[in-house]
Amino acid sequence: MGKKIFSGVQPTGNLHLGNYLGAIKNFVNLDNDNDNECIFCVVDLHAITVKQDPKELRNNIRETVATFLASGINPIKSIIFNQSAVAAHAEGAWILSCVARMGWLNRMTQFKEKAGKDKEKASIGLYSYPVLMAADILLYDATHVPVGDDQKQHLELCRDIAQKFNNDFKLENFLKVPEPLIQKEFSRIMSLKDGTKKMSKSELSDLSRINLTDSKDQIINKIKKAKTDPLPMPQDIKELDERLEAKNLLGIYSSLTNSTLQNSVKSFAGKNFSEFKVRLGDELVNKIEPISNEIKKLLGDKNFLDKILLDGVEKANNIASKKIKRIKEIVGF
Ligand code: AQP
Repeated sequence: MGKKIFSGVQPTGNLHLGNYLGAIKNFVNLDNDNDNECIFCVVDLHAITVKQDPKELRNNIRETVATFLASGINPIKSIIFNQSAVAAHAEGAWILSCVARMGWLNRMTQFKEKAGKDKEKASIGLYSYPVLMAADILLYDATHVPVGDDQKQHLELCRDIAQKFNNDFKLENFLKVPEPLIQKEFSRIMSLKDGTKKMSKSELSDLSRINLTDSKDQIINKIKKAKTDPLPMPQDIKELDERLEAKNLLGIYSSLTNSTLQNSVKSFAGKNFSEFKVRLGDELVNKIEPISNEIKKLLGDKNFLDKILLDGVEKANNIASKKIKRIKEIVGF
């Protein structure tokens, strides 16, 4: 039986290789399977949990749509829309925030990482972000949610919220408990400058990530400058536990070439990093350059991108408005 897929990407600019290999590549594979019903959301309500420039946000929403299309998602088969245009997301988030428990949210590591030392100054939205994410998913009865490894904990919270809502209102399976779809390998791409930090849009140094809009020269330059260690390429996969930058680069290479980490280690064992980096750069250029060119082309036709969103909003609203109506009846409104 086909899957009902829901997933989202924040329009916070600089969509990067981590977003692509951890999530969007998987979206495309799921979209290509005719048995699946897919909904891909530009989660703009999530984006404003940290400060955004309104003009840039508007551009980033379109750029995220362009990235979905340029990566290979078919807007005729799948729904592509922006979250803020479907009111049920905000309404659902409020109702579910009265179901979720403080203790559950206090355990969320992403909030701790993003709020940093100054958590008193973080927005309430950043704290309650996972509840909105639960509403997003549960409004569409999604059975599967493709995400990167960093979102696993939020998905577990979504499952807990769905189960508590069903128990509180003595309903069996009303809110469908979704399954995460996280790739077994290479589900967390790390910064090119620090193998302990995930590749991220908000990292200040642009050299830490490959953006999906980077040109060939930028990609090759960033790989040249990517951090490694003074030793030759690892001989054995076991060495990678101690050599995080080598592990990350070999992981990226493996993911791009659909190869196992073991095989990639074998192919470059004992060689110089410079030789490997040339091959990695070539693979990246082959994959990313066509996407980058297509994003730039699509961004030249704003009306087309807006039309994709408008169509998607209508379809998403049809589904979500029915579910939120039932949810409101259930809670007694
Ligand atoms: N480094 C990563 N490796 C693998 N997957 C990743 N994802 C993000 N970074 C990596 C996955 O991409 C999807 C969309 O992410 P998002 O934009 O909604 O939010 P995020 O996880 O907060 O992304 P960033 O880049 O880290 O943004 P900032 O810097 O703004 O916080 C998700 O499925 C995510 O797992």
